[in-house]
Amino acid sequence: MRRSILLSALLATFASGAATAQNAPQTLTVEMSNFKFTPATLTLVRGRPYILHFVNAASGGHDFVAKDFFAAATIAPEDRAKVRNGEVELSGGESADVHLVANTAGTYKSHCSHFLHSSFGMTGMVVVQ
Ligand SMILES: [Cu+2]
Repeated sequence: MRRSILLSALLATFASGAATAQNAPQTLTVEMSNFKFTPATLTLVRGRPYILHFVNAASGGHDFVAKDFFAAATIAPEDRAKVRNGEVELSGGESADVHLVANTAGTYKSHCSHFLHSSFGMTGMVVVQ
């Protein structure tokens, strides 16, 4: 009896551990610099949780604009204020984490909307598989 209680406690621990690992969000880092996103293409799997970790490595401001992508995603309520009108705006040296789930497969464009930055190459893509 005692042994079976211990065994079920162990099994419950393993089961919850496995569930946590499966549902744990994966972090994807997007570095903004002069004048590119690294990586330029982000690949997500539809329906899985992610933390998009945006880092502005430059001294000046940049933003990550992907209106269609963000509009088709479910953004965690506590992170919604970080995505204003489909864009994440960061001053030099700032970073921000956005927890989200992408709901619709597709290829979405991203760019920095600061003056001339996208023409200097600050563009990218988000692919949702
Ligand atoms: Cu920029």
